[in-house]
Parts: sequence; C-alpha cells; structure tokens
Amino acid sequence: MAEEPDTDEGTELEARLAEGETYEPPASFVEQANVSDPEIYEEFEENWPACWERAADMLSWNQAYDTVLEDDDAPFYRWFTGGELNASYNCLDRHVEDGAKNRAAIKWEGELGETRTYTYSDLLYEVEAFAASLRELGVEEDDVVTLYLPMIPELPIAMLACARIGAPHSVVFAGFSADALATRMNAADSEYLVTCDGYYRRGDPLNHKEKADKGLRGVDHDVETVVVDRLGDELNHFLGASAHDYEELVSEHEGESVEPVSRDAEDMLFLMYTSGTTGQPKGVKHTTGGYLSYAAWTSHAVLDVKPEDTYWCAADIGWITGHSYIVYGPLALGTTTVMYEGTPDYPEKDRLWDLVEKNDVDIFYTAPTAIRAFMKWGKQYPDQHDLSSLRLLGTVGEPINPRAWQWYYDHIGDGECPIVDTWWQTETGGMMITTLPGVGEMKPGSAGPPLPGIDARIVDASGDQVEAGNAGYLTVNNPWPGMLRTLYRNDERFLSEYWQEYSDEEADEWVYFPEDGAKIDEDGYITILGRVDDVINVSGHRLGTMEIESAIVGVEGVAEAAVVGGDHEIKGEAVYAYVILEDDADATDSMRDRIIEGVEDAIGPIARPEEVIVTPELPKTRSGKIMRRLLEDIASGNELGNTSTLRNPEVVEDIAAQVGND
Ligand code: 6R9
Repeated sequence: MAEEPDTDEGTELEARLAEGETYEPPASFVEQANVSDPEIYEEFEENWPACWERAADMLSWNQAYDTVLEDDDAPFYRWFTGGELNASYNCLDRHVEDGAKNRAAIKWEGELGETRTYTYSDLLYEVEAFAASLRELGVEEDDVVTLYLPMIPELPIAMLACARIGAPHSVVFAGFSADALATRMNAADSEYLVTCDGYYRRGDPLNHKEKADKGLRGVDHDVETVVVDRLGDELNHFLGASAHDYEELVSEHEGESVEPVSRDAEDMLFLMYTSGTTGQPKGVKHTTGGYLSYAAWTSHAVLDVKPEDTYWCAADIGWITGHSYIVYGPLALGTTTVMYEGTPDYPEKDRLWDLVEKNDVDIFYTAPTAIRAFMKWGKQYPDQHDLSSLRLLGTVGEPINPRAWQWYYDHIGDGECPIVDTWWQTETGGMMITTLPGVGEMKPGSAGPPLPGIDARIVDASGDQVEAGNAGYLTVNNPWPGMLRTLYRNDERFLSEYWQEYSDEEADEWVYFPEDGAKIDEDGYITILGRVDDVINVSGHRLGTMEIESAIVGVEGVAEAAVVGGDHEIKGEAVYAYVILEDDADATDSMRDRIIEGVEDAIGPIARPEEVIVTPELPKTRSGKIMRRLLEDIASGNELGNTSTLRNPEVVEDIAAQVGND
C-alpha cells in the first residue's frame, strides 16, 4: 500500500523548500572526503589547463604525455597528447599488481536472486580470455564491436576485452529495438556483435536473441556474432549460422594472457549513440586518455570513491552513466562496483534497499525518476532495512524536484549523507556541474556550481551572461578532458550541433552549447531547467521527438505526427503523440495500438507514447509552424495561453478535450 502523504509535514516542507533551505555536508563526511579543501576551485582556475594533470595522474601511462591540451585545431581539442595507455590495464592489471587481486571488482546481483562476484584477478582472467576470443574472430585494433547486452557481467567483460585489444565498443541499450540496433551497426560499419539469448524482467525470461536476429537482418554487411547464454534451458539458445557461443569461445582461451595494447591518448575508447534533434542518432566519440582520466577524476572528487568502498550506481550500462560510473570510473579507482540486473520493484518494492543492506553499500547513485517512484511507494520500504552503511548519495539524468531531493536525503540518507545532483551528458563524458560533497553546501533542486576547471555560464540569446537570479542558456566556455572529440565520421554535424550557437569563429573562441536551459543564483549555483531542443527526457533517458515522429508516420494510415513531452509524476516527462490520420483511416483502438507498436519497433518500449491523440489538424502558427509549446501545455495540463495567433484556434479545444488530464 502506498503511504498517504502527511499533509502537515508536506506543507511545512514546501514552505521550507520555497525559502531555499540549504544543507551543509556533515562534518563526519568532510573529515574523510577525498576532496575537502575549497581552495580547489581557485587552484584549478589559476593553473588551467595544467590543473588537469591531476586527472591524468589518476591513471597509469605506458608513455607519459607531452602536452596537457592542444587547441590549435579547436574545437577539435586534443588532450594529453603523446601519452599512451590502455584502459583495461588501468581498470584491472594495475590493481592486481598493487596487491588488490582478491578484492571484489564486480558484485553482480541477478534479478532472480543469484549472485556472482568477480575479484580483480577473476575479472582480468575473464577479460583476457574474451579478448583472445575476439581476436580469434578477426577483431583488430580500431574495429568497432557492438555490444547488445543487458545488465549481465559479460557486458563489462566485453567492454574491457575490447579496450584491451584497442577495439572501440559501441554499446546498444538492450531495451532498444531491432531497428535501433541495425541503424547503429550500419552507422559504425560494425562487423562484430556480442549479444545474448535473453534475460529476466520481473521474473519472466525475455527473448533477446530474436530481437538481435531481427536487427541483423537490417544490417547491410556481414557480421560475426557471439551469443552469451544467460537463460540456460529457459529459452532455446539458438545460434544462427555465423554465431558463436560465448562459453565455448572463452573456454578455448582460458588462461591465455593478452597484452594490453598501448593506445594513444586520443585513440577512440568507445562510441555511444545518443538522440539528437534530427532522426539520425549521433555517434559520440570518446577517447582513451581524456575520457578515462575524467571518469576516474570525477569518481574520486564527486562520488568520493575509495578502493575499499562498495559502490553502486543503479543505472544501465547501456547509457553513458553506466559506462562512466559503473564500469570505467570505479574500476579505474580499484573499488567494488555493484551491478544489478533487474527492476527496483521485483520481487518487492524494497529490492534496492535489500541490496544496499546486504552488500553494505557506501555510495549510491541513481536517477530522480527512481526516487520519485520510491517516494510514491512509501518510506516503509527503506525503513525495513539498515541503510547505515551509506555515506553519499547521488542523482543524475534529469532535474530533481526539491521534494524528491528531501525525501532521498531523509529516508535513504537518514539526514547524514550529502547528495550530489550531477549535471552532465553523453557528450561530456563525465560530471560537469555539481557540488563537491566534502566542500559545498547543498541546495535542493539546484545541481550546484560548475566543477573546478569547468567554465559553465548562463547566457542570453546573444551570448551575454545573465544576472544572478535569471534564466538563460547553459554554455561551457572552456574544454575539458572528458569531452566528446567529434561525432563519428561526421565532423560537420559535430560543429553544427555543439559549437555554432555561441562561438566566435573569427576570434577563435569556442563555446560548447549543450542545449539545456538553466538558471543561476547569486552564489553561482546552477539549476537546470531542461532541454531547449526537440529532445525529451523520459525517466532520465534522452529521446529525440523527430525519431519518434518518423516512426509514427511510418505506420500505415498516419499522415502527420507531432511528438512532445508532457509533465509526468514519475517519469519527469512522458511522450505525447498528436496524430493526423489519412482520410480513409479511422481513429480506432487498433490504430492507436499500431502506432504504439510502430514506436516500440523503431526505438524501444522506453519511447512508448503515454497517449496517442488523434486530431484532424495540428495547431499551427500563421506561418505554418506547429505550435509545440501549446501541445506541451495541453499534455502537461497547463493553463493554455492566448491561442488567437493561431491559424486554426478551434482545434485546440478539441485536442485538449481528448487528453486524459483535461
Ligand atoms: C548523464 C546523462 C543528458 C541530458 C542533459 C540534461 C539532462 C542530466 C541532469 C540533467 C538536470 C541533472 N540532465 N543530468 N538535468 N539535472 N542533474 O543523463 O546523459 O543521457 O546524454 O542526457 O540529461 O537535459 O542535457 P544523457
């Protein structure tokens, strides 16, 4: 039973939050924090860009770098040039050599209750065996290997195996559809795929191989496929003609040692496709030296990760958060990283708290959408467990509302754990705006100041900084090691997507534009307001409205579609699809089902429309532009402003009447 909100407590809380109550980090935390000296901000500023040596120094290099930053070809910046290193060596071998071979590297928790623990030496052993297997299949340095795997240990193993032999990986989120897999494999010319037979969701086996096979039919070149057996006999572990069995391959290479390939700092470590304004996803390219340094540095400074910690980021490795803060950051620091396969409410709504208690988790990092769900389920679930092992909490992916922040602070952290609200993006590689937990006071709802060394500003449309108290556009006015280097094979789009808006090319001044709106206060704290492009954020996942629209107009009988985000209590935003049908098509339930199916097939269930609203017309301005703001207001149940400037104001009422929250 969900708990009844206590209205007295609720009202008092709202009042306190409205006053902008702030919180100091507890002294007990500050005493032990990796970073606790506020001077760090000035040190970075005065010594920029050399300050970034601190990040690079967290790694072991085979060949020391000559230069911290080269900017002669800006905005194609190069970091730690001349340096050579290997990411898998940094995440594995060096810890084994340093006497940590028996420390747990990955603690995996399966949805059905099974567990697997890999010590650093176990993980190295597996990674080497799989690296040798990939080589046997023909994978060479710089070949892109696609990993279409759910949250099972073979995913980080495969990532590190790729890194070991210098083959960039491209992880495709397992919840993405067959079409999404094919698009990404084609875009990267990826000739290798690692996938699995299936996995569990709420106790039921899901057939993943079928989806992978369907995706492969859409790939325009030959592919060698490796299939991990996750389900045993549950599903027929069917191997197509060119598919290899993971276990079989690995067993042939067990015990082999595979030298980590020395990679140039600027060599690609991985590609990650993310949604943008157009229908085509963007292939964000991250490098070995800069990315890994940045993931390690932010894990150290912001997440306060120490080797002896048990750290848990409850994201999916299929997203950037999982890359940087389940795999690369924590393993580079030699800590124990927890990986959970399943959903937070299976078998019960206390599953995560049960896992925190069982594993004595020190640091927990999740998304606001999850916190809002926990809040709705009620505090009795965390209350059933001893969560006193926790020292630090974090959130990422979307703005956190002050009430959810407060709930997290009180009921998960027991008022004793600082919260870091971390703003960053697939493109930034790691955290950019957040408090340092051992330094800054926290303001619920505001991410905090930019990290040391990061020059983030809030500007107006002409690029001038806004006064404190005002809103504007977020920009980043200097480069940082974890930044994307380009969009894969598309330098032009890299320039136009991120550097066109506020840069002054003539003056060689380059300003990165993340396409978020934000507000800044007198202490320099930044509150992120959300995307200003046609990207919506559903449960912390980025979705391009154009991608969804093109899936919908691909459905037979649909003439036109406009997709917007509407407010949603748990998901933050939900997908609302406004659809015009062709003359001979009817607005039946089966038509709506086909539209939903079309979206699921093209992208995946995460993009599933909350509502499909069939309308004879879309509200348009006199110049013929769809009034998206208005559609958003309708979806969110907001007061509708003046509609008289529309060419067709009469459609508005008709549409509003159809939407559930009218
Ligand atoms: C890491 C990640 C990036 C977009 C970003 C912004 C939103 C992320 C946030 C946040 C408010 C935070 N976002 N963190 N908004 N507060 N702490 O989520 O990457 O999937 O690329 O999404 O997410 O809108 O632009 P990605």
